[in-house]
Amino acid sequence: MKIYAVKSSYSYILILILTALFSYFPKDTAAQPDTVVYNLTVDQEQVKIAGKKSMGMTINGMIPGPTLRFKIGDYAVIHVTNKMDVETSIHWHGILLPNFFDGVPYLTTPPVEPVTTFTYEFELKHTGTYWYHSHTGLQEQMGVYGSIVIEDREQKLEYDSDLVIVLSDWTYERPTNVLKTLKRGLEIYDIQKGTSTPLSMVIARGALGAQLNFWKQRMEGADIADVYYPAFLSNGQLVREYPEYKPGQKVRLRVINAAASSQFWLTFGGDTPLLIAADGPDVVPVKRDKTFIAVAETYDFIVTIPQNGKLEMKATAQDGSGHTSTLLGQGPVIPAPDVPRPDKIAMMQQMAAMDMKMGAPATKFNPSEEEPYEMMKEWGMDMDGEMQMEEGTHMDHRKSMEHNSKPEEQKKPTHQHDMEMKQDTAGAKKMDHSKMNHQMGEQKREMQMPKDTTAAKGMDHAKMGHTMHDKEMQKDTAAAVEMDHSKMDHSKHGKAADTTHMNQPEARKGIGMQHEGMPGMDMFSEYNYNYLKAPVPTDFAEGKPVREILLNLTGNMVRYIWSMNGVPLKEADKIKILKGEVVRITLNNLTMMHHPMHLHGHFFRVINEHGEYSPLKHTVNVAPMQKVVLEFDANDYGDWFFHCHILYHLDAGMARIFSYDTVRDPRLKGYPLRILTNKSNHFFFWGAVDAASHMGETRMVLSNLRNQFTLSAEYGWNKNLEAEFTYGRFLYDYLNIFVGVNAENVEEDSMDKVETTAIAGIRYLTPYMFNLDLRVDNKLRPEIRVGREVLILPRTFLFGEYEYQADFGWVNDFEPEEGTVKVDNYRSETTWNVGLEYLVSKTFSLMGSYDNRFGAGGGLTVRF
Ligand SMILES: [Cu+2]
Repeated sequence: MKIYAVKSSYSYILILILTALFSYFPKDTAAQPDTVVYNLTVDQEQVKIAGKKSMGMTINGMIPGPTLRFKIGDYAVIHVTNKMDVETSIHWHGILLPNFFDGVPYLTTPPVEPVTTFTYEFELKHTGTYWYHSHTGLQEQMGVYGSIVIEDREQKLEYDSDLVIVLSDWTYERPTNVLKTLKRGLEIYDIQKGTSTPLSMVIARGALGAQLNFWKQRMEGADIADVYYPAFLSNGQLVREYPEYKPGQKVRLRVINAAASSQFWLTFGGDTPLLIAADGPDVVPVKRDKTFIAVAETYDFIVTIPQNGKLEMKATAQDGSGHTSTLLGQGPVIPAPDVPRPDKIAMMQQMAAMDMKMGAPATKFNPSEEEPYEMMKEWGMDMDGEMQMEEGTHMDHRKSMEHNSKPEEQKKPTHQHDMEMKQDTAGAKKMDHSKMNHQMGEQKREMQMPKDTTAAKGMDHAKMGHTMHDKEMQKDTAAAVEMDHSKMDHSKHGKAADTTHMNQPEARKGIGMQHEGMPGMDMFSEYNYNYLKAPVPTDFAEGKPVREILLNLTGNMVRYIWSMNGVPLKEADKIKILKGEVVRITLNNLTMMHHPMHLHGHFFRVINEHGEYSPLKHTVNVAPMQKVVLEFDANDYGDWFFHCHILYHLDAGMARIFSYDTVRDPRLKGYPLRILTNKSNHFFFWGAVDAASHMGETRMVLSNLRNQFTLSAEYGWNKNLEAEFTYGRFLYDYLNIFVGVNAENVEEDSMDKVETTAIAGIRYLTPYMFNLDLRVDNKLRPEIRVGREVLILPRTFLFGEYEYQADFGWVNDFEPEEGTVKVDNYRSETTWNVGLEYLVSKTFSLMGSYDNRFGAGGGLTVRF
């Protein structure tokens, strides 16, 4: 085993060459571009993570790889050597660079073939904290990631030193097995994490109604994270210590979430840190106690090392399944606050109470016809109100938030419900709440007033029929709609922080777009980006053509397929854009999971309450059933990847290509794009064998997006057999048409005569999640099968299946009943079984069942 050291040591990899080329420039001009050369070697080797050895992929022998430091204007030359026997790639995440060096294999850049070196080179045009990672398969999960720091020529903010903290997640399983486990729908990860919600728990919490609502929509429950991780890491360790920092020192923490699929809450011990940058660019500094960092995002904070101990920065996994810490300084730990574990059953109840329509298909019936607006209308939250607001017309206030304040409250915005008045409420003070009925239902509501309340100044709420769809005033929807504009201060304050933004065209675009405030969506309100404000306006020149694109984020947990508009990458066309236009993307999340969406090669504005000062980012988290609007300046060329940065969602199809429709780089000859797009369509194979006292059984599945082969065989020791092989095609997520062959013994308890028939039919996942199988065989005997399994206890499934086959004698000639001459032309066969399965581990289960053919018994299940 090689020595595994996380401590970055650049000396041997960094060769700084001051080129003489530009030496004739006068000294007082802009800094001269320097060429900075790095050598990175990707290798597969045994590593020791959190005290346990496993295979990993390292960069220069490390996980994470080294920090690449540059100054703005530098010219980077990075030689990436692949010492593995599989290809790799490096994508420079968040960096604006020439398309060819973006590092998405087969799309923009050739892969780094085994035992070769590929050289990436680009100029560093902007400052900030960024990172790099493999864009090949699931290599990122195995350790192929590292950090990038691009500094200004002069330090503008006040701090003494800086420290990069790379957060990541680690599994000792092979990532391909992780994905297979997700594809087969085994709920083992939730069980391992202790986040499963078995029926017993649901009933005990009085949430059966909510569970039925979820099942009706073919959802098991509210999912937060898919994968079980035994370790979360800060710069490669569970707890990373930096004792060298002295009390009073100001340290700029450059926090990067390089996890494959874990999002974190960041909390800090000691004084509240100052958030100064997000995804690279500076933001208006803001004090933040608790900040959510989605996969692939970066945030920079300035912290002060405390006098009396060591400061803890803690990253807690979003689902509460674990955490990792960095400690700065010496002495007793000044702990970061714990983040409570989210209550999945309560979330389910809230969502069910809102009567949300879930389960938009991840694979559409006709993928060549994308109908995003129809899809948005049909699924998810009721968006009519917002759509109308976008057009600047009136607001359809249907979900009633009746404002009912007491008279004495007229001058003070204190409401009966739990209202969080953020900062200045001066504007709100002028709000006439007299006619507002503030009853917001039984559930505790959190009402957030805008930080920038200028817009709210002089708002005449008396006119508002206040059936507010959105409870949060911060959206300024109330302000925008039927607001008494005559009283508004429409003057523009230039760069002043409190610019009235309702009169800005940019702000209008954002109206109603941020969905953090849907009724009952308190649980997601903390995920909005309103705390980020750009230091300078980020809006685009007026008059630029705008291309509107709606992307519904879609997914199917049952088959673990992720897509946009119901079309996974494999089946999607490129999204054509034109240089010179503004591309405005509405991301509408129709799933129960968060999706950190990342655009390559561009910064986009995340439209928030700051209007023209909306922040620039490269990755934006879209919370469940929420909408976010992005805008970017189409000022480049080539094809750029846009995808969910949860590695397993990306691999399962949640990706698209934005294309300027320019000529493909000739250096990509021999690297066809389909190798990338087919990734979301590879076949997965899994199976299981039951060895029990009454029977033996095996089931095997080979499946990709649309095709599925299944082989199953059951044999009762009492000499009863049923075996079947089928090929099925998924028309969409829940409907599969299949053909195959079936073999059964004819006489009960005898293998003397085995009958083989051809079969054809459909399989359908019904509402309430029953597996329905309707089929007919070549003797025209129809058959219905219904099966279901339910997690009833933390590790125990209850399963059952019922089969009924009818025979009308259409093909068979029935013999007369014994002792008579009468021929009864109808016969039937009923088969059923019921049992329990106890999950011991990912591989083994104990099972016991009763089958009306084989009798009762118990045994062991082995999965592969
Ligand atoms: Cu995702």
